Amino acid sequence: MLGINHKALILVIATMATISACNNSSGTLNSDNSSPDSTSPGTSGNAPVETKDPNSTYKPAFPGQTRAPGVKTKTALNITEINSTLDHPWGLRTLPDGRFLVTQKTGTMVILTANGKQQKKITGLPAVLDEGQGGLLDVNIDPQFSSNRMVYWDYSEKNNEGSILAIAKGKLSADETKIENITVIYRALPSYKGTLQYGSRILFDKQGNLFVSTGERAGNDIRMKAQDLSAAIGKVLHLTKEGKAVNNGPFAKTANAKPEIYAYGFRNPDGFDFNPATGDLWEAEFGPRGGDEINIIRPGKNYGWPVITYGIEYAGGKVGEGIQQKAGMEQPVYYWDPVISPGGMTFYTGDAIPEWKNNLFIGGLSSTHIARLVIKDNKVVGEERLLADKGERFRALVTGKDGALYTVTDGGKMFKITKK
Ligand SMILES: [Ca+2]
Repeated sequence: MLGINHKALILVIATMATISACNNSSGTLNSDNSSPDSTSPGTSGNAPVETKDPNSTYKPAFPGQTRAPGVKTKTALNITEINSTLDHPWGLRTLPDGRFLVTQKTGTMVILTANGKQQKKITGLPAVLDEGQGGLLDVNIDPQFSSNRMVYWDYSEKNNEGSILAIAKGKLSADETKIENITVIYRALPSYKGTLQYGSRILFDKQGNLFVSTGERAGNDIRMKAQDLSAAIGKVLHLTKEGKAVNNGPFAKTANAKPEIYAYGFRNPDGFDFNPATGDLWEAEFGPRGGDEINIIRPGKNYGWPVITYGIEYAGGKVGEGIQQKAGMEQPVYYWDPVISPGGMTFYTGDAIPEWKNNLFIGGLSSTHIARLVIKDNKVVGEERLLADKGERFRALVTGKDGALYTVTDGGKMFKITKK
């Protein structure tokens, strides 16, 4: 589940010599990227954590857009594996009492104690298509969960045209083993035959509406839909709890546009959180080879995929016209080349590790580490790799009620990271 088309992977192997030759002839991306960037705000002067050659000769649009100076956490950390029996966990949220609600890709949810031990298993959810990158994906709880016990989740749903990303809601039963009165509130049209790049994450805004990120479904014959305002894929959607468009959206008056679209031009967005320092909505997505990126989501904006990107095709060769900037299209705050394959992300909001306050933590899947990013004035000014010795694919992260950072991995593990 690297965000890579399997067929493309085979092509990558077949064309490895070509790509390698390309890299050798082009050398490193440019000198700004292979050495500390002295023009970045708050630069530490340390070398970037990434030392591998990039896949392309593309140049960043501004200093510090990639390969920020390396930083290191000064606080002594205690990293504990608190669960090892989860079944492909995907979504991870805290409950108001400090326990955790976790989705498992195969189609169930579990409730874990605050210590990470499985306490309840929730079954009987609508069938999911657990193939490729599909399955039971993200979950979130209603802002009024304590009184209404409502849970929202999304998943890949099989249908006659292939499959579709569906969003459902229901009430957690009193015994916490099932969801009652389940309603599918939204389906992100169109359906597609593939089982890759559904996205997706669910957040609630301060008004109690949902922001949902959707993937563009990966095929060369579908990905242009990320630019199509009549399609709900490759988008950030803004929905009511009933799955309707929030009123007065940026495209509410645009002919043939879906009024629930809030922003567009995304590839496979699996990182999604509000920046607690600014209230801005931030997103991270799987790019092509060398094009993973982070964006700040503004209403009505176009984030460029597949027209602009810092990556190349996984099979080799440029994406589209091979351009990285275009008028009317937003630049990413940050990008990675080579990719890390960003899973979930969270801004750290705890008090246990003060130097981490409002830092952004992103789970790396293919990179098998957690990226810690220090943000200043909406720019990345420092990057650190954490838990790189675990060999795990980090799928989701959350700040616990106790102020520790928690993460779950594709291998079924949960780690607690806190001050020693
Ligand atoms: Ca982009």
